Amino acid sequence: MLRSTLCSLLAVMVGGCGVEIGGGGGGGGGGSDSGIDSPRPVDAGVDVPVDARPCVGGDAAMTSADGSCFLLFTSARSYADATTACLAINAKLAVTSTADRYAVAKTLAGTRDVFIGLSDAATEMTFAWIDGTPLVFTAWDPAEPNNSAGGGYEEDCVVIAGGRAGDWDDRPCAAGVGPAGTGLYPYLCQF
Ligand SMILES: [Ca+2]
Ligand SMILES: [Ca+2]
Repeated sequence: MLRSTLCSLLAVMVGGCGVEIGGGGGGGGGGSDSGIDSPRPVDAGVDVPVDARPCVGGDAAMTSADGSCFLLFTSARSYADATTACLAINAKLAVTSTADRYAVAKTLAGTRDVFIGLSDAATEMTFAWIDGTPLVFTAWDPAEPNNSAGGGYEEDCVVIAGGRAGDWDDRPCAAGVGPAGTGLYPYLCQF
């Protein structure tokens, strides 16, 4: 009793005894709160479960039947840079591991060649999804993957080859690996 009385008195005087000193206003938030007012997806993802985020962003967006969100980014990047760019928005390079997901991704790609999260960089001709999902469903274009078919350069990263109305094709992962004009592609992120 006495203590609580003292605390009340102290709270009035110096804000002690568990009274929220900063509750009213002034101090602004700490570091983790500073993104609340920002509309950027990367900040929204901090406080919201990934699957609960609205499917918006990139240059176009579509949701697959299982609720996965696919974002198209039309700026051409290397596979490594595309991977980093997807991570920066709390997403991953797209894992089109089912027919449904692939149909959505292919629609988003349109006539572009776009990177997805599939590579055989670790073990040649053993393609692996970037998130460890087992590779079961595949949609290789006829004669692909071919690792450049004796072209003398490595093709270790996979695109949806919309540029030739095709399906999956292994391509160079970065500029300078293969012929001019290869290695940098638009890309799909997924969350
Ligand atoms: Ca390869
Ligand atoms: Ca190829």
